[in-house]
Amino acid sequence: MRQAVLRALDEVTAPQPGCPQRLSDAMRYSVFAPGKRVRPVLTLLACEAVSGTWENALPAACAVELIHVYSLIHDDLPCMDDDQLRRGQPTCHVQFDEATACLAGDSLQMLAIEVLCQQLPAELAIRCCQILSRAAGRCHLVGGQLDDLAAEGRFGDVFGRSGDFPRAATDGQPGLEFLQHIHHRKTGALIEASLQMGGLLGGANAEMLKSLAVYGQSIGLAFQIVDDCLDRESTSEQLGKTPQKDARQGKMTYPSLIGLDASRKMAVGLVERACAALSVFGESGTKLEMIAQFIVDRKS
Ligand code: GRG
Repeated sequence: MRQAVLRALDEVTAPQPGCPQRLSDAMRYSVFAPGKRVRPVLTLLACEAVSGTWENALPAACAVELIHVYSLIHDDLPCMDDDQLRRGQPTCHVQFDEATACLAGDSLQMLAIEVLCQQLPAELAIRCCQILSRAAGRCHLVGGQLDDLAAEGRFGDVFGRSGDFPRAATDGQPGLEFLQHIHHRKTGALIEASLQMGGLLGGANAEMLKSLAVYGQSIGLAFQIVDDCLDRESTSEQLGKTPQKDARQGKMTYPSLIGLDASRKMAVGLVERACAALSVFGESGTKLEMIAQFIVDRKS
């Protein structure tokens, strides 16, 4: 499935008349950096789990990876996380420059929508655009990112001013509930959208879509918790990005709030919840179960 996704991504990012070579190069540099492709594979597996033909979900698989890559490029920018290393290679703005990296991310967002609109039947294209744009928008990916920056203290005492941010009952500081609120949106929403689009394109009924949503929310959070743990435990060679950044930035993470052991246990519990939600698919859910397990076992 990964190979099929890479072939499809190669086609949709092929240089086009009118697209400056530098922009095309920057987009392709980040898209073809060695990522795991978890989200597109989830799209294809969700389609297969509901007895669809997974190849039919390739446009949505490409689209979600394009959005994900844009978010990585923008997250690495100096005004955001200011990182030099991503997927084992220099970040887009280091390899090119800041303006090119911004524009490469912008183009990838629009390309995702273009792929859905051009490659899917109109009705399904609209449904997928709704799912993906919502997950990538102000209340989810982007909003989660802003709150994550706010939690670092970037914008002063926002927690004191906004009713949006649940406070921990005991110390008045943003706590576990707030962290979950961020990550459901910053990490979980795109993972859930990957599955919803795959299910939709495979012909899922409402019950199946609900099960995929529960599965997606659970593995989405587990994914982030494991990401936080790996940031503490791994080397830059293993991760392909700068480790220990969270601690250096004094970032609120699962391990910093509840410790590594409890974080790992929480991730395992979420994966169990995710797998239980797959019962509606019987044997067809086996590969999704394996991906859930991969999410807690992964080393990068
Ligand atoms: C800039 C709007 C905007 C959002 C940025 C991507 C992101 C949101 C932040 C990156 C920091 C981070 C640790 C996010 C949580 C988990 C995550 C998205 C990890 C990266 O995804 P992987 O591990 O990466 O699937 P690969 O490279 O394998 O695709």
